[in-house]
Amino acid sequence: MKAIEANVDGLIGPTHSYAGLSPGNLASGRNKGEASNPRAAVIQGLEKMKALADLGLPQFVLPPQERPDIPFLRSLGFAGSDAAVLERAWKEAPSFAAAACSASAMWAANAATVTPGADSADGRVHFTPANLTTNLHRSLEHRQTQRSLRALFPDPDLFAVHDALPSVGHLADEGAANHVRLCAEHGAPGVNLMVWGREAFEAWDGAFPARQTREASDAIMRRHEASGAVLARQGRAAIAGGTFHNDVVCVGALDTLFFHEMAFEDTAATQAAIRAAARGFEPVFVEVSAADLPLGDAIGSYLFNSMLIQVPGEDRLSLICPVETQENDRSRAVAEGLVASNGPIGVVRYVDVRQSMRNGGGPACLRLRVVLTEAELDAVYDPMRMNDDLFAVLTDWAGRHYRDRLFPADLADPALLIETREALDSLAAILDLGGGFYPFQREGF
Ligand code: SUG
Repeated sequence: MKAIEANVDGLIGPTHSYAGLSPGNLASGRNKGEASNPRAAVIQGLEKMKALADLGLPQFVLPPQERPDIPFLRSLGFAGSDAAVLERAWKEAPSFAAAACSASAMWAANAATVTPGADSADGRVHFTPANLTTNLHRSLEHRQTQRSLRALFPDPDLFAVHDALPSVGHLADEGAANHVRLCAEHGAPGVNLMVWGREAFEAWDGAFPARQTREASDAIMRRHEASGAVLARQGRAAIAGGTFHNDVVCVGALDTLFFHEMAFEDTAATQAAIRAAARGFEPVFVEVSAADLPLGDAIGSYLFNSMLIQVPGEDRLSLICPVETQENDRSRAVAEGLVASNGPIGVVRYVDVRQSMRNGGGPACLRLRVVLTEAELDAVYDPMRMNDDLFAVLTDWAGRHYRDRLFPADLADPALLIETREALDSLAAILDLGGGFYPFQREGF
């Protein structure tokens, strides 16, 4: 079966900010309290989407979620008008209020785990939205994510959009950030490498949280009836060093797995299990040693949080890195070495997603990969497909609705609540999402 890899990127929301909400994500902690530029952020994301579409890969947008999340704050007992709810929450429970304002749904790699039809027993594309239970602000995403995915992939004969796993720590799930699919070609059966940080009943004593449990990874493979599952433990030392998702130190595409020496607790066993599960191809492992690239440089420069893609018409793979990789001498040397060698990665391209990077989100975090056959691609909801027209419309829309400077304290501003709703109401019309896509549209403006 012929298939192609599409990218679905989170459109960055108007409340993009640096609130320091993610322990173990070093960039999030480091930039806490700084001013963000939501307008620059959304434009950077749009330009990346446009660049990928221009390379010939199908590109779709996932709309931002409604933030501040007033229904969440009401569920905590804050009552009155929406503005009063926001004001009281910021006064009485500022950490919860900050969580309710986060634009974190932008990192679509965490939206869901995806199993293409080539690997699922019923031949449909399966999605499990991630429950993201480890961090409060992210745990608020999965219901609206499910709604977005159902809008984008509407035909139940082709697509199965499941509920998230139960929202408990035992089943903590962070979606495709901990999943890599390897295969001979996209439409052929693959190896589904699921990387987990801790076990459900393990007493976890790491300094930073391990966000994915083995049991969550296992349950997703089971409910998708996925073939080729390989479960591997994330390196404990990597988590302690700031690897909050495996995709901070590992990326793969087609037959190639590109990873840092510390990514897995047991590298040899992981490679052996991948080899044993691979059907019809010999996996290619490109490992970077800690001597060539210390973990701190890998995390600071996000060499591995790059998109590894096959550009139509090109022989070797392309690595789409953030400009921070280029600015780090060691990371740039590794990237240049890849191209100079006769290995599977032939081109390195750089993109500017600095606004997202300052919250620990690189090019790979911003996208969810979905392998689709031609018939499936035809069934994806077209108004959400990126092309020159949508790029122009959304760039104009962002210019009209987004602020260019936002401190976390500004999130308490009731005017921002109105602004974001106006922006999202207008976006829902642009993307033809229907009147009740956002909670505020269903419950009154
Ligand atoms: O979950 N940052 C996100 C970054 C997600 C990156 N995704 C992948 N690696 N796939 C997170 O830690 C920071 C928000 C703040 O601090 O305001 C945040 O949520």
